[in-house]
Amino acid sequence: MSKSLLTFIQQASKKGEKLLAILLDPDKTTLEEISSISKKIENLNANFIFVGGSYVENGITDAFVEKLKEHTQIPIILFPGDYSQVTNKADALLFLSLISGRNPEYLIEQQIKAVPYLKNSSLEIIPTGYILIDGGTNSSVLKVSKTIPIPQNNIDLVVSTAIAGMYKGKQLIYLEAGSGAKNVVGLKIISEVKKNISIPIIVGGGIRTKEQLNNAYKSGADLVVIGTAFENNTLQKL
Ligand code: 1GP
Repeated sequence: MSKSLLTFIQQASKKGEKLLAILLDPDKTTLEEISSISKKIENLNANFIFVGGSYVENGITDAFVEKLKEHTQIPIILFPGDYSQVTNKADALLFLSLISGRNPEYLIEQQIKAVPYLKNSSLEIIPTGYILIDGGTNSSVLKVSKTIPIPQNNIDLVVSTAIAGMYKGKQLIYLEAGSGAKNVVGLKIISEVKKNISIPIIVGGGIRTKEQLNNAYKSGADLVVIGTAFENNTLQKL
């Protein structure tokens, strides 16, 4: 894929084409599993592989991405829990700001810490507004970020946060219910955010079935991320 991944996502969004990313956590997948996992991801026709996690051991992301690259051509986008997960071996990086939270560590500190890794890298850096919504579980991102998720019924706050993110120059908005969420991001939230912003929307957290996936797409998600259900082999045929 020679054009930028962001351009690819923007163009798909304009055309109404729906995208899928499978999330792999280097802490939960061994290097030996990567060959078979890559085949599984290709069988799902996923557009991207996201790599990242909340508690990834320092330094292992680099080898993980290198191994993935030996087995698949699917573009790899880093979805890092912290700056130590940045590796030049991936294709792109979601440069996340946790804009639903009020913890400076995840609004700007981690981003500054990432700069030495990014300055001379060829990674495509994609400014992304990350919005944590209550998924009914005490998710890892919630624990690590020490931020309060936006309640599912406060749609106005989610929408205003997404619009503010867009005004701040984010190129993508990620609506996150948290990995392994009991409740996925509400469909009304997705559709209201969609109505109010002109940048593509990523949705993830707790999606396990084809029906949930299609509902997210129909409500306005441009790209859906699935991690836990893929990892646990509980993903119903997509
Ligand atoms: C988590 O949105 C992703 O950051 C995916 O969530 O693991 O629940 O699929 P799941």
